[in-house]
Amino acid sequence: MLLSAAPISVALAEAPAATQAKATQGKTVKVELIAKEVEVVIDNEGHKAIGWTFNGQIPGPVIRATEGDTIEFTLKNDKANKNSHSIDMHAAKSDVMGDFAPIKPGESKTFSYVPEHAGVFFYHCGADPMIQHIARGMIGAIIIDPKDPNAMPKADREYILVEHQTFDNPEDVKGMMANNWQHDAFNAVPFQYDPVHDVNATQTLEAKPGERVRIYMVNAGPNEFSGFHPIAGIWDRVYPSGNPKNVMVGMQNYTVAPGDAATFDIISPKEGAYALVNHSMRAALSGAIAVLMFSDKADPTMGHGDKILPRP
Ligand SMILES: [Cu+2]
Repeated sequence: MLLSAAPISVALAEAPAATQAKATQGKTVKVELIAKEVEVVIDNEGHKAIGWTFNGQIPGPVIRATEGDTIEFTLKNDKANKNSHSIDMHAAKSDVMGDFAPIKPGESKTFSYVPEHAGVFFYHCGADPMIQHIARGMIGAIIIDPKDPNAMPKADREYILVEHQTFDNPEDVKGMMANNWQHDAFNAVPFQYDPVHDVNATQTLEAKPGERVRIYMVNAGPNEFSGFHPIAGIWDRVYPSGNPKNVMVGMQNYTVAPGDAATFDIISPKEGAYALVNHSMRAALSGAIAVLMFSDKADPTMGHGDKILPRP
């Protein structure tokens, strides 16, 4: 199945009805990612640079399935590319030398796995040098919903934030190894959801007071830990790796390591703004701030469907 070229693609394909009838065995979810070295928008002003991407977008398409499903995954390396690329799926038990090994431009590979644990997981390219493939944009999120729909409180809205550091010179691997990054972004564009710090930002995350807002936060790194804090709020619940069995309550900050992810629930009793930040100040003031605006007039489409990962 080819993913659409739309700004957001949810890489899901339901199996035929006959397969679904075996309800206890889960369904088959077909996912296809295409490595593409293409121009992408890098700031709120619309400047562009050549990114290394999955499906032409950073982060790549959201992969979503349910605990016990089979994910039938295909990676294609576009023949127009100059570099080898690979996939590393943190939701899988697989083979780093086989399924996760790089493929050359024009090649493709397919493998299947059954995600055993519910949660939120990182996926990325692991081709050498991995630090560059991550920094240039080959990053994304996998959500594995629990089989039991009551395993977690029902979320009224959901948002995905994939944080990563970016470098003005994407060819400077030495600078990447020295950790000389210039920007830190949620979903590729610094201050994308923060009109306070960047007048060119056009949107915020939105919700109504009293709604349970669920943030799937993936720290793509490549290097920095992220102390994820909601300024003016408190995390109602934090689920490390997004697993409903790993629940913490009343958290002001929870550290998400590079290559890790967690699910954060938050509720505001009143109208007003929270600022979701990496509380490391260099990271926040370099772009890792997202405003979550609570208003009775919140756009009902935000935090649902394609708008769980709002794009410019
Ligand atoms: Cu790559």
